[in-house]
Amino acid sequence: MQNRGVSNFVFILGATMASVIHAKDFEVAQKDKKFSQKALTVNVGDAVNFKNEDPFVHNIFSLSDTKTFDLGSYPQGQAKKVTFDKPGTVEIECSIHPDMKMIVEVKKMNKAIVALATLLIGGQLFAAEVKSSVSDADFPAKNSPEAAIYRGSIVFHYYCELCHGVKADGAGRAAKLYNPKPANLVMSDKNDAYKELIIRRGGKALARSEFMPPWDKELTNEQISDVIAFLGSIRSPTIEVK
Ligand code: HEC
Ligand SMILES: [Cu+2]
Repeated sequence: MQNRGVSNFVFILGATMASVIHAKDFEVAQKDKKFSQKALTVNVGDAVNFKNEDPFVHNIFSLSDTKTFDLGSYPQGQAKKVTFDKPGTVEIECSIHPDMKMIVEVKKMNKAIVALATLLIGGQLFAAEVKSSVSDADFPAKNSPEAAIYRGSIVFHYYCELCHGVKADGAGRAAKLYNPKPANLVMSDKNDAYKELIIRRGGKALARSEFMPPWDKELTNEQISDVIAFLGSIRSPTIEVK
């Protein structure tokens, strides 16, 4: 009797250890500017391969305490792996496409709870999205400088604020991930031609931070000139442009 108790215990321990050791790899694709899953539940020790299937770059990152990471920009066909080593909720985003979001729930072990949590989480998260309502009267004539600045401010707040901050001073939500820090664009002494170059090609092409993404494929020519007009409008008057 006693022997059987011990061997049962050993069996359970062995099975538990086997499942701990046997970490799984999941794949999440980035396609059509979406994650292939909105929510995914994994166990501690499991890894997720983030695979870019779009013909342009994505930059997957997370600011969650459970797993803070940044995979940088990479092109179609490439994948990068993240191992989840702590239990908790990880909100995953793309620094180039602000609408791309997903959740990874990292569970300690219990498979039944995992299944239930997946059901509960699916689709519910990130439901709230703030959209300001603007009427036609708020728009100045389309080809005026004011209109370009206004449109540029929308581009900025949608795409650039994450790193450069609401005030464009470099203190965005994701700034803590980066060294060098996102530039303070109010104090930038770069001329418009340089700004256009770094915005189109990204930091890496100019031997600056690889975490300043290339926006060439993401923004239209108009959006790029609009955002440059916006940056010109908020530049500190104390700055001498080089
Ligand atoms: C994922 C983070 C991130 C996002 C999003 C981002 N940037 Fe940047 N940006 C950076 C970093 C980091 C640097 C600093 C590079 C360095 O110093 O090497 C930078 C530098 C710049 C510079 C150079 C400024 C100077 O004075 O040298 C400009 C201009 C710029 N970004 C514009 C933009 C615009 C416009 C957008 C939105 C379309 C944008 N950035 C979005 C991270 C980001
Ligand atoms: Cu993306």
